[in-house]
Amino acid sequence: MSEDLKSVEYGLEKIFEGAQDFLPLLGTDYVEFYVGNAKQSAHYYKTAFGFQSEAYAGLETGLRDRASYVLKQDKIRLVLTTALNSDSPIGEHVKKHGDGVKIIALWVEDARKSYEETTKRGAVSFMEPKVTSDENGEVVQAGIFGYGETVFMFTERKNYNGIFMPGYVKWESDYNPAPVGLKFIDHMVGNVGWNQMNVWVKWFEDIMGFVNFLSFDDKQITTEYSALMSKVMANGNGRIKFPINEPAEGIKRSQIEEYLDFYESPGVQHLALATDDIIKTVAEMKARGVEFLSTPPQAYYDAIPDRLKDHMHKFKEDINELQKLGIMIDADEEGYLLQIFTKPVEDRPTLFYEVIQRMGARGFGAGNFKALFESIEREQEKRGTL
Ligand code: TYF
Ligand code: FE
Repeated sequence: MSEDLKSVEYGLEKIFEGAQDFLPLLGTDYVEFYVGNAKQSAHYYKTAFGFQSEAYAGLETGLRDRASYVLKQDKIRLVLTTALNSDSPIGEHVKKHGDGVKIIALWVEDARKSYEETTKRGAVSFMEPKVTSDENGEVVQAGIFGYGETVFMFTERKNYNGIFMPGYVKWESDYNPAPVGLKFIDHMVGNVGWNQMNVWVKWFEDIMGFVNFLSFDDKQITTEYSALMSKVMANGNGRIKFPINEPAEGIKRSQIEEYLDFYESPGVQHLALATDDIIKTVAEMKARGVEFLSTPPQAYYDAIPDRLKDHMHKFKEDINELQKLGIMIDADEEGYLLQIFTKPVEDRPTLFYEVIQRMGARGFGAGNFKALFESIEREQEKRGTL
């Protein structure tokens, strides 16, 4: 973020000071999906999203129950894991939820301490601290349950300099599509059930030491048909952000209810991936077959100069070009942001992606909520799930 866009009066630094430091986080280490066919999912993320082959574990490396493909693009690391037999919790997970996020791994200095600090505050254990090692050193991991069956894993790798983790080999592939410019995970959103929002806000506060830095109620997030609520939880440096959505009463079924029905539990709804050239990234992803939500109407783009007001002079992009790609624009006190959303990336209307470019703004595109949710409702209409 450039200095001129950073506003002191916004007061966010003050809010972040409220975060607890018993769980210092260095970043996101990886996101692991449990999928029906990891080989084919990996091909999709390489081809369509520009991820690079990093590591592999499976039958060839001595595993008998699973196969995992590790993909990387700049700071984003995805792990795609599938079961190799019917008697497997991975298979059970896929049977219930379809393909989805199982593990959000956070990179920490001390995994044992992270586990101790969170479990003593009430976190439910998924995995006690476990050390794996090879000739390149050791990795320590421990995990706790979050919303639904989603796991937050703590990954300590200060004594490791091999590829990904012990047990994995370098994945040498002859098929290497170029990256599309995705840089890091900006935020990961979870959908929770009716009246569960505040339970999870409290969970992030008490167990993770996070703070609630933005909230949107059902009056702000509403269309003619449906509504939802959203609260953004962030760690002490404000870099790791987990918004939480809860459905709200509307005259039709909201996208959050649709997600809960099809995922059959709370879980991760979208991953927002940051780029510093959204026009290039999205044009490339479209050319590679990624499906994005339909373009907002002309009236939406006509209103942009007005919405950008104070930031118009900093605005570098060509609005026509953004409109052609269906990219949305929003502004807050500190700057503006550009964002666009994919359609769900599997057959169940569950997980989707956001591509985001922040030009100073630290918000989540509240000004786009209406246009976005109307676009999602057009898809729900086609699916017969509205
Ligand atoms: O993460 C966010 O808050 C934005 C907007 O169901 C959003 O990306 C919020 C709720 C939702 C989809 C997108
Ligand atoms: Fe988002």
